[in-house]
Amino acid sequence: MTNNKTVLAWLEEMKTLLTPDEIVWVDGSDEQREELRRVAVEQGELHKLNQDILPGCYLHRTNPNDVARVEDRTFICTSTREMAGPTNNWCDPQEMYKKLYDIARGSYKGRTMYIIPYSMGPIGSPLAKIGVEITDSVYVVLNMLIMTRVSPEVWTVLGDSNDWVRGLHSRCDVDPEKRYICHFPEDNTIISVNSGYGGNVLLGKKCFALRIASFQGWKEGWMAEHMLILGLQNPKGEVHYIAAAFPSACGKTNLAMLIPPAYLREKGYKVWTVGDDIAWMRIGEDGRLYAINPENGFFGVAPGTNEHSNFNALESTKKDTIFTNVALCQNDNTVWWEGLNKNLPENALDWKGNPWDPAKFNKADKSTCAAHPNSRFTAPAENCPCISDEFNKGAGVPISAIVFGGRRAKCAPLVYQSRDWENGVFIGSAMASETTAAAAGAVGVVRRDPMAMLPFCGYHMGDYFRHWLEMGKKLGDKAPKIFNVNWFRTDDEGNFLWPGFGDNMRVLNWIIDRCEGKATATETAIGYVPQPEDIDLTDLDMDLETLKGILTIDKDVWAQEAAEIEEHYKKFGDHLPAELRAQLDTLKKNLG
Ligand code: GTP
Ligand code: SPV
Ligand code: MN
Repeated sequence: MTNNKTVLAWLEEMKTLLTPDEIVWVDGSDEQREELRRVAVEQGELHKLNQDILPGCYLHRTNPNDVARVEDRTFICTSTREMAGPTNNWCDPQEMYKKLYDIARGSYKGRTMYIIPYSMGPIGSPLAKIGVEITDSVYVVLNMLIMTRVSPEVWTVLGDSNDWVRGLHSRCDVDPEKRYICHFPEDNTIISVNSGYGGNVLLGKKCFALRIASFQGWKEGWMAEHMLILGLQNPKGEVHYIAAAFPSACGKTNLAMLIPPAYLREKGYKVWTVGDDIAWMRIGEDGRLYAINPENGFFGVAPGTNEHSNFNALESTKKDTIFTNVALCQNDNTVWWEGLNKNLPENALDWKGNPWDPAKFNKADKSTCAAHPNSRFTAPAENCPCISDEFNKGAGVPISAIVFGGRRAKCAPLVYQSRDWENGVFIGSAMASETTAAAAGAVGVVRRDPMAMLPFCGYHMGDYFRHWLEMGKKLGDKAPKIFNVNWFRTDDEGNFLWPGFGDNMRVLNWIIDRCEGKATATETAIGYVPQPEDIDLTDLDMDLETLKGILTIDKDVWAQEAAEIEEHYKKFGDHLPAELRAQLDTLKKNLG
């Protein structure tokens, strides 16, 4: 497997701590995957779905106490509390290692220790990084085989280097009181205990590719961001790339796989998906910012996904996919979730495995839902009909525009452009969104979520803002243009005013035209906002007045917003860059 001394020494230490009955080296082969699926079905971890309709697809149900990320049990363990900053839970590393080792000690007894060597990014790419995860969950192994690149080649690329991320996962007893998701950025180490859910346990994803990698990027001069990456092809065949940061369950997967409205498709417009959740970005030799998607699959939100809202995501789930916490249709042994279609299934089991009564279903009451609101599919990226040719190339794609966004019923207009990079960093740092089911806790509460990284930044967020400003200085006039979007403005009855989904293409076209210097806009107190005429409404059942409404900046609402940003900024103390303070002052001045 490997002769890497640092790997072997760590595995030896882990074996002694965890005392597994057996050890399996995961090699990414089809034969081994088949065997692991068989074991998972035998253990009751996976249910095999109808292989004629959904070949290679399985259903998994987590413990009902374990259905989302747990932000209050997620820690950044740096040598000082200050390094982790005011937005992270912190614990002294030695104290936390001891606590976690005490919890994990002997926890693999009677179980198998799986060793997973994986690459985040195409294997061998200069932008990629290597991790090794050990786990006692065959479900985790099968998910990692989809979400990352697992292969013995990873060992070859690693050689005898110590530049790899250690990841220990143990399900232990899935005890929520002893659940911890801990990061040791100075040791390149992640430890996750007592969970079996998504972002808590697929350690390549949020733990490595965002929390550890953001710290690495800070030290090494690159960026790890909670961003989708898409390529927008115009009728001339040119492709412009956009990276967009929205908080969890705010539309990244949907935007990344967008299908343009018919009139634009007919003209030759098309969207290619590079990534749907995470971007790693570095300055290339030509001075532009290049991005790769470090992942190899999609861990997407199931509810709301259907052939109209996200055809490409649904197609991606038709083979070799693992569904988590969706409903099981027993009649044909397939899956269902709210928003898949209007046929509420008869004779179905809900996400907990209990018989589900469609007659009792009430959309407004989540407890009557068949699928959990944060139920997910794990689908291979190569299944996606619109996956970009660049996806497997290690060089990355040059980013023309960076887009921030979130769920704001009022306040943020449909789209606006920042005045420059510094102003764009200000907009990102002040971002807010209504919370979703992707994390445990209240849903629908407005919270500040800078760059959609609040739960994922592995160090002091004030220093993270500083890092963004530094990157902008290095990029100079080659820097991507920065925008903000909001698909979620509502009327007084709570109905969305913008159709969203494929129609978001109309906004992306304005964004790219702005990057090319082709579209007009009006300068306002917050930045450049399109005139209603600048957004193409062809074939859309929407009048200019409604559009005008969602492009309007209400000065009272924004004065309130500025006051809230002021409060938000207080947290960062003297780590808040003076440039951002000045940006806030300018906003207040502009608002009069
Ligand atoms: P994570 O995987 O948690 O990071 O989420 P995500 O940002 O990829 O969000 P996703 O695309 O899965 O969308 C989450 C929810 O938002 C789904 O229920 C979608 O149907 C809904 N959604 C996505 N795009 C739009 C849009 O343009 N308008 C409206 N109204 N809803 C949208
Ligand atoms: C998110 O919450 O942003 C996700 C899902 O993408 S998880 O992998 O659980 O973090
Ligand atoms: Mn995400």
